[in-house]
Parts: sequence; C-alpha cells; structure tokens
Amino acid sequence: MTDSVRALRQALREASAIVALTGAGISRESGIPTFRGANGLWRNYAPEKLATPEAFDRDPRLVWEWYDWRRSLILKAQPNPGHLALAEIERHVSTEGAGKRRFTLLTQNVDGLHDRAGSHNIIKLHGDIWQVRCTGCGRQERNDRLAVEYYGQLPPRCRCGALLRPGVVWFGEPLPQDEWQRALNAAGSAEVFLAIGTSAVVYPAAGLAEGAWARGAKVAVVNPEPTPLDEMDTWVLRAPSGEVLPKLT
Ligand code: BJW
Ligand code: ZN
Repeated sequence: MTDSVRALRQALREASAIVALTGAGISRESGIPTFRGANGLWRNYAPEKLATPEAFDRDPRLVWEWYDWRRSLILKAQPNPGHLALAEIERHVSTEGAGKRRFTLLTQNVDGLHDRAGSHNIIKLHGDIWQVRCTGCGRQERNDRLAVEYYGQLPPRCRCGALLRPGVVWFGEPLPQDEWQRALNAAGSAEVFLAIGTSAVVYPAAGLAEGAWARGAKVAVVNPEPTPLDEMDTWVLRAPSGEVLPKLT
C-alpha cells in the first residue's frame, strides 16, 4: 500500500464528514464507456454533442438510440469493486459513527450502479437514465427496459402527444435545484472530499471539489489520468478506482 493510500485511509477513519463525487470513470470497469476519450464514441458522434437540447430538437430519434444503446450496456453491467467499496465506506461511517459521522455520495452518473452496489445517501446531480419526462406536460415515469421495447417506437411519445425525453441533465440545463442545494451543503462541510473517475471539466459539478478545498477539506483524486483537480494535491491516486477504492475500506 502506498503512503498516500495509507494516509487517505486513516483520514477517512477519522473524518466526521466525507463526500465523494463520482464520474463516468468509476463505471468504466463495469464496461460502460466514459464521455471523453476514444472509447466514448458512438457511431462517430462525440457524446458531448448528443447530450444537448439542440441535438434532441434536431434529431430526437438519434438521441434516443444513443440512450437506448447506453441502457443496453447498463442492463448487462454489474457494479464493480469501486462502487462496492463506496457502499462499504458508507456502511462503516453510519454504523460506527452512531449518527455523528456522515458520508454523502454525489454522482454525475446516470447509470444507477451506485444504487445497485448498496449506497444509500446518493445525490444524483445529472439525473437518471431510467427516468423519462414529457417535454409537453412534464409528467415523469420510470422504466427499466429499452425505450424502444417499452414504448414500441423511438422517439417515444406521451399520452398528451408531446415527445418524451430522458430524465437527465443536458448541457445548458440547470441541475435539479434540491439536489444541487444538498450537494452544496455537503461539499461545504466536507472534511475529506474524494473526486473519483471524473475529468472535472463539467460545471457546476466540478466546482464542488474546488469549493470544498477552499473551505479546508482534504481533497483526494482517484483517476488513472491527470485532471485539473490534481493541483489541490492533498492526495492524487493515479490508478483505476476499482483497484484503489477497495484498499480504503
Ligand atoms: C477512470 C477510469 C477508472 C477512466 N477509474 N477513473 C463554467 C465554465 C465554463 C462552462 C460552464 C461553466 N458553468 C457551466 C458551464 C456550461 C456547461 C459546462 O460545464 N461546460 C464545460 C464542458 C465547458 N455546464 C452545463 O451546461 C451544466 N448546466 C449549467 O451550468 O446550467 C446553468 C443554468 C442555470 C440556470 C438556467 C439554465 C442553465 C449542465 C451540465 C450537464 C452535463 N451533462 C452530461 C450528460 C448527462 C446525461 C447523460 O449521462 O447522458 O453529464 S455531459 C457528461 O459530462 C455527463 C457527465 O456526468 C459529465 C462529466 O463527465 P465525467 O463523468 O467527468 O466523465 P468524463 O468522460 O469526462 O471523464 C471520465 C474520467 O474517468 C476521465 O478523467 C478518465 O481518466 C477517468 N477514468 N477510467 C477511475 N478505471
Ligand atoms: Zn405529456
């Protein structure tokens, strides 16, 4: 075990408020592609170009096909040791802490793998791929299959006649207000802030790590590649999260 891993493990045992922010990288070892980087491409489209209201307005069928492709990968995937380790850290904190210690998981991911791994205190900053919302009447529903099977056609339509859309946050859209407020509160009082598997280029989520650091939190970055957060430099663990996180439990 490296010195950084040992020191972080000790800090996690002692901290009364721990926050983890996860991104697509934590699900990479479950077989789910990240957004940025070569393996994120789908039919030659960059994901950042598809996750926009403009792309949906232009070609809702194309955008739904991309979400259904991602749904199909997630249906086949299992939580990996990284997801499981975060659930285990939360369990430790809540049992040993007797209500005095807090663990909050902020995720930018929409895949639901943290829920399936057994985490409870999860704040989903960018929505949920299994949630669907009507662009007309605003009605919401959940389903757990491919949209093309569930609705029989792409793009699916609401009973009111308007298009249904994935219940996720696209570029240019505000994050859900309640989740964002809770995330700000958690990050603002974190003693240890873990940034795991995120390129930390998408705001406002990336700013949570900066905010926590500015208020004195120790920041740990878990990522095989460099990120802008490495500058904060309490601990930088440059390895896949499925390898590192189990060492912290
Ligand atoms: C591993 C690994 C392994 C690999 N282990 N790691 C300030 C400055 C500039 C711009 C802005 C700003 N504030 C806002 C903006 C605009 C914009 C933005 O940030 N743009 C930047 C890109 C420049 N932000 C927004 O538009 C946001 N909304 C907003 O600000 O609203 C304001 C508003 C207020 C009031 C009214 C109206 C508006 C919304 C952002 C929404 C982002 N949505 C997406 C899609 C979600 C749905 C879906 O999944 O389809 O979110 S885009 C995509 O990026 C997705 C991700 O959650 C997000 C972050 O990506 P993530 O998770 O970091 O993944 P990658 O692929 O980037 O990185 C993976 C990492 O894993 C890499 O570092 C690898 O090295 C690593 N890795 N293997 C550990 N095994
Ligand atoms: Zn409707």
